Amino acid sequence: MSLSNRVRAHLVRSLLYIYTFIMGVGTSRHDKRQGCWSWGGSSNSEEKRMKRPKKLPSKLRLKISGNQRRRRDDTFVVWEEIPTPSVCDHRDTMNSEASSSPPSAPTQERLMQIISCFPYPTTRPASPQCLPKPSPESCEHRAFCDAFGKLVQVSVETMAITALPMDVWLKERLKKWVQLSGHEGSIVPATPHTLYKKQCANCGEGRAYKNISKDPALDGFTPKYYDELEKNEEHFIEIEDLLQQFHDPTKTAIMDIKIGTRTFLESEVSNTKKRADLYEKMVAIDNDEPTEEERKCGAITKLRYMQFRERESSTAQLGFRIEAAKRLEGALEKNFKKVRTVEDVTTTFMDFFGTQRSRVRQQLIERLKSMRKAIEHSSFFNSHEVVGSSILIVFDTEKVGCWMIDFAKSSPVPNGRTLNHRTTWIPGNNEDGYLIGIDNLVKILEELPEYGEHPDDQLMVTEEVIARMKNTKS
Ligand code: I3P
Repeated sequence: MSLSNRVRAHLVRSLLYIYTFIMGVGTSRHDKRQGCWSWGGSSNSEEKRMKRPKKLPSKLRLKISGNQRRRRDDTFVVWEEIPTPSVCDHRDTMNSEASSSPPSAPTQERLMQIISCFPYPTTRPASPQCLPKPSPESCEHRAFCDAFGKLVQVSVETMAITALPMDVWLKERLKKWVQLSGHEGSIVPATPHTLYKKQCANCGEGRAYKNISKDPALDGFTPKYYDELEKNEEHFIEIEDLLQQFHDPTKTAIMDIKIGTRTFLESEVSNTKKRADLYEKMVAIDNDEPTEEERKCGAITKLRYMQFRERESSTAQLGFRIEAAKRLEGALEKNFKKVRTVEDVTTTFMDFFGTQRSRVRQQLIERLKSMRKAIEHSSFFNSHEVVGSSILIVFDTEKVGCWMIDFAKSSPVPNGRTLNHRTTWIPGNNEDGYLIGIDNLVKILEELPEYGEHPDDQLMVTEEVIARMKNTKS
């Protein structure tokens, strides 16, 4: 063996050793078992995808993400530019005059800030001083490049998930990332099929999901729950990314509907703290709403704001409100704050379903009816108030999905009392009107005209064709 071959062989061995050490092949969650829940088309593969690979105990995982991170940063992974980040990319267009405003895409820097807040066990961008800097002319440099090339090749051939492909999936996911609702940057992809959701102080979403997991009645009606973890004194939960059940998550229509007649916690009733930001938000919705006293003070309590929002939207009257939506061919829209009456909701639904109305509506009604039955028989709902939770509707040209999400403000009812979710709320009874919302949703969907029966339907076809043409061009 020539000297250069020996150097090369030695380097390949060393790199493989370093790689095995860093990535913990076969023990970390990035091992080849992940292959069984990657992308796939058939329903069979879909079933497989939903199976979560066996994981490390969370303590060990945290150690890996915390202590190994530094070592991984020292590796030769280079973080490439993310060309079109779309985290929280949204436009307030529908029913608003702001439709000409451009989409607000966060900067690369902002995206990195958001990502760096999350407990990734994947690699982070390598800091430049850690990158190996051999002289380009040297034989070591050539040998290094060869060895690195081989290392990548080996990882691809063995289907092992290395640092490099891990960043590739993350990058690809972020390119297509849209956060429909919730606080900006509070949700990011964790793995190809799961999400990290940042937890607010004292919120019991992890505990709620654990209780939901123990309730067979709710099986399949919520995202799967995997883990609760902590990093830098911040808390996160890892849950299923429901969009990954669709063939191409970027080609789906999505709607978030906040359910219940009450959107605030009973604890807010006694909170007297006044907030200027909520006053500003109130005035932006209706300049005539503040009282003289509120105008002088320039601030209102959260209870005042939340009840105002309930009245302005359909929450108070119908027990649900549309928070955000993205049509099949459209951008994310969030301006539904004044969608209040049955007529407003009907028009918004017709617009959202587009030409798919008859098919989607029928499947949704069936799904919501089974969901209602499940809730009526659920031990979790029997014993918990569920405030600020949403129904997530997702459809594409083949499939329709509908789930309950967001349990940050769900908590057990004190003193072993039970709730029926239909009784009118009075302070102290903990009722939330969840089922009032579902009853009205079903009723409105049942009363929607079949596609083709409404005079605007022909116009809708034209709009969809134009939107599709625009998308194809860009
Ligand atoms: C917000 C919305 C959120 C609520 C937030 C409100 O109003 O009701 O659900 O967060 O309170 O400002 P809007 O929809 O008009 O933007 P929580 O559900 O966490 O209470 P916040 O400002 O205290 O975050």
